[in-house]
Amino acid sequence: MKRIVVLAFVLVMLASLMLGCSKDDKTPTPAPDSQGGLPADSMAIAAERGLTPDDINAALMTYTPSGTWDEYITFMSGGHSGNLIAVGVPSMRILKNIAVFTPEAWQGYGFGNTEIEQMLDAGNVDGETIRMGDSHHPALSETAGDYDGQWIFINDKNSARVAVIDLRDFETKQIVKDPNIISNHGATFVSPNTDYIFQGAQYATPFGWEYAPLSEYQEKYRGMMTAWKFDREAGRIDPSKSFSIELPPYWQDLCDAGKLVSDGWVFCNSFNTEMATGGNMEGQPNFEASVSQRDMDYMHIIDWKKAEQVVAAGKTEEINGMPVISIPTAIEEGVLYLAPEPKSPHGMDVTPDGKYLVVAGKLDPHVTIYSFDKIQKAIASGNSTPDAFGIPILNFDDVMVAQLEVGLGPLHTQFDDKGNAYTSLFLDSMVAKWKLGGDDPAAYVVLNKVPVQYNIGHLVAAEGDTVSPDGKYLIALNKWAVDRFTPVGPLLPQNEQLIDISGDAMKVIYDMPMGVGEPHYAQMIKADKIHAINTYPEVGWDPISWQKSEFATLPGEERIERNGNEVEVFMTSVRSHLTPDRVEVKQGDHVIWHITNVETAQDATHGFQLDGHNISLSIEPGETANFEFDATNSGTYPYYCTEFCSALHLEMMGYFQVAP
Ligand code: RUQ
Ligand code: CUA
Repeated sequence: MKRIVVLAFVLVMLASLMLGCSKDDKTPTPAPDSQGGLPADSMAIAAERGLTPDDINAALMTYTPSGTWDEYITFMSGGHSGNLIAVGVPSMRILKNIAVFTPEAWQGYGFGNTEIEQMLDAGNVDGETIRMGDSHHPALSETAGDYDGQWIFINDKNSARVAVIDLRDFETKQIVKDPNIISNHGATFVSPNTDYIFQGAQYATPFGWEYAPLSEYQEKYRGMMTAWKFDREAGRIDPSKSFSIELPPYWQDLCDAGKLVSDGWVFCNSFNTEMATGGNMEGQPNFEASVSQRDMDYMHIIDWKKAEQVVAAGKTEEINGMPVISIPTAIEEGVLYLAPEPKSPHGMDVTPDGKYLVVAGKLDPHVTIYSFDKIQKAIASGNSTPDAFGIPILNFDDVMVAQLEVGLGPLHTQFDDKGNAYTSLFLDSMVAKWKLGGDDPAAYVVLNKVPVQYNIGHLVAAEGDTVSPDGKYLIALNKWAVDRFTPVGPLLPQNEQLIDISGDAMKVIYDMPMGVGEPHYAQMIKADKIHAINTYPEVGWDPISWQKSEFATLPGEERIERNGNEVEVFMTSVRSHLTPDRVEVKQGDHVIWHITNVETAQDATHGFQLDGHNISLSIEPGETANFEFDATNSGTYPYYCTEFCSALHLEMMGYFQVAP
């Protein structure tokens, strides 16, 4: 029996290797042994580890030898760790944990660096310092509906903020806070040329999250869609060219922007069209029951190109500095429509051709497919009934093409290059693969399913949100891992499972524990589309303004300047010393400190920490970093380089002394 198994290994491995050779030139072909077969010890290893032929195939498809690079990069949200995590595919190696909403000491993010503190402060709420976040949906910048590898955006559900990350250096450059909503969820989604980054609200509040009694929910509470204008030249959101559309106090959920034929439109789900306001201590049902009473909720259908014209024509109201199109104006100008959606929908995904919208209802075993063409015809026909706010509700049968039973708890859908769709099934812990059927309801069929472990939320396919998905890989972003990994206490990692979708049947080929933060959503881009720099363009670079810093200090220019009670330090770092290595001030002085890493070699980063001062910097090759503080306590505080940069790294230090 054992012999047969071993023989099967050999055949499978040989076949896999032969198939694997043609893949790409970075994949080396293993040297055969002297008999021309596989190294004999590989079978022994497989047998000893109890690997099945499927396991061996999976290993061959994912193992990425030392020094070889991944074909794709997946950007996963870090959930309530407030960051963004770059992961290589197929290796599933974490490449970088990018700090966004939350301080992160390794990257010197939020521990004194002046420019970064200012950026984080732009996300403060009414004077309250916010240094955490709940990042959900990353969106890569697009050109003509395809990822262009230049920027990535992500939302903070917790305080309705949006961040801009530059993919030249994988660093956060801007955080904006919506002035009128306090929680978002349908964000971030970009228009096909990244003119706008869309952000839908989640839990309705009065504008500016002011106080209003819950008994006045219907009159005073509102949802919102904000279109943040992205200025590509500047690489920044331009709040002065952004606008919002007032929405009813249904809880808007996920959104997606139209593409190709549906370019110019954005679509959002909603739940709690019941407008429940809680009260489980006052005799009312829990929210979970009261927000899911109705059979239908409403899709929000928004014509953002028309909204742009309405804003240009000045038909807005300025609320907390943001031009807002009111619901009555949105109705009058044909900016906003609703369409019924079955029971508490969650995912909203526009097909690659832009012609259909796939909506998945958490409490409905179907995905519902809407046709953009039918929506346009329904709008033109004028057949609708008004909701409580007078917004036209199109007839379900006029806009819906098909309903396909895919399984229990369908949430999100992704697409491949062969006209297939993949829907996550939270309750079933499965991914369902199904065929898109165009305008023919009978042509929509479920093809097959694969179990995943466990409770899948989102899923992401290679370039799966673009006009031309790649197929090949899909990642299941599972909320629970339960028994998948060696136990690490009650707080478990999530399980990111890589699935091979190149064939008819889907195969799970890798389990990756994500022990950093909960990936909600992710986007997967071909790695060669990203052109990351190795070192900053010039010594003395300011990564935020992307130009030479006025505080750039070159070797020989190091100095300490005193001006009354203000002491300014101009420091350089190079292997293996910091210059100056003595800084002495008087108690009560205000200290302004600049450090330029004058290195130009790849990876020659110097970190910097000052004992007893909550200061941590990462100064990458060519970068100038700044921080300032009041020297309130007298004492002797060593400062030192935190990156093990050379054999004499421990010597890369100095003394900061505060004389009483
Ligand atoms: S969520 S599991 Cu996108 Cu925030 Cu669906
Ligand atoms: Cu520089 Cu260690």
